[in-house]
Amino acid sequence: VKTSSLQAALVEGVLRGEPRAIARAISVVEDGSMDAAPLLGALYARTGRGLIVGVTGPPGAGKSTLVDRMAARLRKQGRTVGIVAVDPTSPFTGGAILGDRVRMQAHALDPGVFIRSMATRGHLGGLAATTGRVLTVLDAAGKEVILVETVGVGQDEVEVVGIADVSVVVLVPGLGDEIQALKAGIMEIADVFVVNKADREGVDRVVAEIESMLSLVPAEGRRPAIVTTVACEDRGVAELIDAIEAFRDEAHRSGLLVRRRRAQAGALLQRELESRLASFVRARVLTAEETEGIIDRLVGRETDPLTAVEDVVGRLGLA
Ligand SMILES: Nc1nc2c(ncn2[C@@H]2O[C@H](COP(=O)(O)OP(=O)(O)O)[C@@H](O)[C@H]2O)c(=O)[nH]1
Ligand SMILES: [Mg+2]
Repeated sequence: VKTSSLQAALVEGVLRGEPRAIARAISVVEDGSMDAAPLLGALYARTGRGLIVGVTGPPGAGKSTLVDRMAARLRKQGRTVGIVAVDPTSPFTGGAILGDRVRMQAHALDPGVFIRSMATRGHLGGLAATTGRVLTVLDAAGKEVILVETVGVGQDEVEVVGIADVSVVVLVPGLGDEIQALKAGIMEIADVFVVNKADREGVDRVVAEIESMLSLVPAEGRRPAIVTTVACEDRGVAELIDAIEAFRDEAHRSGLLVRRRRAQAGALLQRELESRLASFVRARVLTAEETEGIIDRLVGRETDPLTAVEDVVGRLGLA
């Protein structure tokens, strides 16, 4: 794909880590316009250096506070940081993003930190695809650690886990049954557990519950660490960063990191391929009326989904 001179300047700005260029590039890749492909094409080769850390857990667990404290510590160590906060609330109605913005303002004047909030709704091609593109920009911009905050309640954040090198699951005392509900999805994806709000009653119980659940799940190599924190008082944050790095180092040694990134690249290819083929079919093969007609016939039980898809594929002349 050809890159215009305007885009070449944008690419240069991103590679130099200029905040304005990064912001502009993220807008381009997020809105999915024609300019996105050449831009991502130019940036992709420069990625793979940053450590991508997913931070997930229920709303109110203290994820944003933790991310903010981790960013502050990483900056003190001289490392550059990217923050992507994926929030399920709309930026127009939700208070959460605004709250995060205010909290994150401590970093606002620091060019070594780039913060981006994303709403989960209204993204073409799915949240994970869009988040992946934003991560490409931040990684190419040289951010050494990229923290991705997602709310662990639905499908989206599990998808997002598919783009992180290390997944941190944040729990708090007093979750009760919620911890059971979380077990199925989130328990298996955690590389590091955080029990935040350790200033509250019941920390030991949560830790014990996590330990007993972990004893049931067959671990691939290393057992996830469990770190207790009081994010709002900056306690346990250094230990959390240590645990993340210990996991990263071990995953690097064992080959898990390479396998994980390879699996993620495969999933990304698959997703982009499906999305591209689907939009090709919509644009060139199947009109909206024809689609409605097929749906009518499905509803009337005159055809079935697999036969309908085979017909469409047949029209592509590929089958
Ligand atoms: N008591 C206590 N409150 C905390 C702690 N960490 C964060 N909070 C508070 O919990 C609330 C939710 O935090 P936030 O970071 O927005 O949670 P998120 O929804 O997971 O991002 C805020 O009022 C924080 O100040 C902690 O360790 N202890
Ligand atoms: Mg938050």
